[in-house]
Amino acid sequence: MNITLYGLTAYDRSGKARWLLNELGIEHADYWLDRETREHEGEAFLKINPLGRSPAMQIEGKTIFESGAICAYLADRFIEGKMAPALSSPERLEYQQWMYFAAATVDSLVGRIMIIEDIPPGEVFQAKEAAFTSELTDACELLNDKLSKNDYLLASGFSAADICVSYHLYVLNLWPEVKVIVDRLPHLIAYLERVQKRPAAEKSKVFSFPT
Ligand SMILES: N[C@@H](CCC(=O)N[C@@H](CS)C(=O)NCC(=O)O)C(=O)O
Repeated sequence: MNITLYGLTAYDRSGKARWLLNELGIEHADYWLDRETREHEGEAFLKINPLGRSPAMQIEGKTIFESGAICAYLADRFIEGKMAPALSSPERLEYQQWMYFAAATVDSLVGRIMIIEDIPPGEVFQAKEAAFTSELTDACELLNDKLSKNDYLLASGFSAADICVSYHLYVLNLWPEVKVIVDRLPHLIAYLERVQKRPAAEKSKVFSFPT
């Protein structure tokens, strides 16, 4: 099958899709967009992703963008790879919940902290920081509790939901303000370490953020 994955780096959001393709054992071609020349904002790439962002994917002559959508599509398209429970499975409900949670809660917290860090100290900063910390703590404690029972989010084992949630959590945890909260949650720390050791994750270099 003809699959091309467009990305800027191994560790940007395209890394989730690359990791998933490796878990599924599906061959694909990588197209690395040149950040220096801002190729992702150029005419040719805008035809693939009109938003000019990484990632995008071409599959069987069609294109798709949004990293969460790409992962959800691949996991369902190659359902035999067991990265998503079937629609009729009782676990599907929970899987779907975590897939949306990854994008709408965890990745949105990444966007929020990037905005907050640009706000000068003062009342607005304090109010936004308090709201951020409260939402972050709730999300992390929920995950920690969940992961105290199983190694992965679903009782049946690793799935695309773990790729999406753990990737965004890992990125979020790069902020020291987040790390102090995550450091108090042993099951969450163990989970982040566990996912990074998966051969498909290592192969994709998705966690190779520059230090
Ligand atoms: N919600 C989008 C976000 C896409 C996004 O912001 N991608 C970043 C890389 S992770 C990007 O292309 N940034 C442009 C740049 O760095 O210039 C998704 O999940 O695919």
